[in-house]
Amino acid sequence: MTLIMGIVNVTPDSFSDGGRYADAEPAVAHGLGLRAQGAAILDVGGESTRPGAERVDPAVEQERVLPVVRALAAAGAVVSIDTMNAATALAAVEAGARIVNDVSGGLADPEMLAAVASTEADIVLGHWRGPSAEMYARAAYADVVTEVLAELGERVAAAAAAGIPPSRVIVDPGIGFGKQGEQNWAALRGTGRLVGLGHRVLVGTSRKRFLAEALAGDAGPAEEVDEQRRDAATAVTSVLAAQAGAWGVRVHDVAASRDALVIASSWEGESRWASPTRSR
Ligand code: PMM
Repeated sequence: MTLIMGIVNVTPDSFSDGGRYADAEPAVAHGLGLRAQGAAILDVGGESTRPGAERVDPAVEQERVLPVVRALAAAGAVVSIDTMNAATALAAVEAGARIVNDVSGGLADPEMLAAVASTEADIVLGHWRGPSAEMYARAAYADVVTEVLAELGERVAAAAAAGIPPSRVIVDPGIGFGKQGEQNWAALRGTGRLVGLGHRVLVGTSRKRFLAEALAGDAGPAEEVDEQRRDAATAVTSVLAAQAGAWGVRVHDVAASRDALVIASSWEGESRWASPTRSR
């Protein structure tokens, strides 16, 4: 039963740096809408981790995300906090988040694993090879899947050493992080092997550039592939991730992935994949 994690980006309006209810309100409403569409988890983030994005001060990040985390958790949602900062992770768990989603796998902030260990939260460990500025320079692999598995294994071991048992760990191949074009497809083809490590696996392809590159082909620049086509492509990857045994998919367009998962499980003849209400 593959879960859908809906993406809730908290970006302040241009007149404010966040922290006011007026800034939180649209994000909360968006999150509740995603939950109604079938998201089992809402992933709240206040710092873009996209290639080239600038780092945000943790205090500013917290002003943005904490009111949203608090409101969504109070409404009964399972909330994850998308952050690379230990202080933000701790504050978000205090505000009701049950999962810490760290795309850097605990590498960006040396305090992260110990911080999460001090809570009861689960942690997503993403495969990562350094911050935005460096990650493409490090996107060199002899064998993508073998290296991603080995490096994630090291992060799981580091988490265990910090006091986080494997039962609280979710691993993520980090699509788009330190991987380009075909390397992302190779990593996705390895989803079954990643699942074989025995941890829950989360896959995040939503709207990413490599999807647009595949759709554009030789016909034109990936930038011209619009959101609607990227969302349709994402829904296909949700089904393929489910078939490979993924525990969850992280998406912007929850309804499209929910529908795709429902149809795929109907084809299978059992309600194996789509599970809008369960978090585990
Ligand atoms: N990708 C982004 C942000 N957070 N978290 C996880 N666990 N996995 C991902 O692949 C992932 C993530 C970047 O994408 P966005 O800026 O479109 O949210």
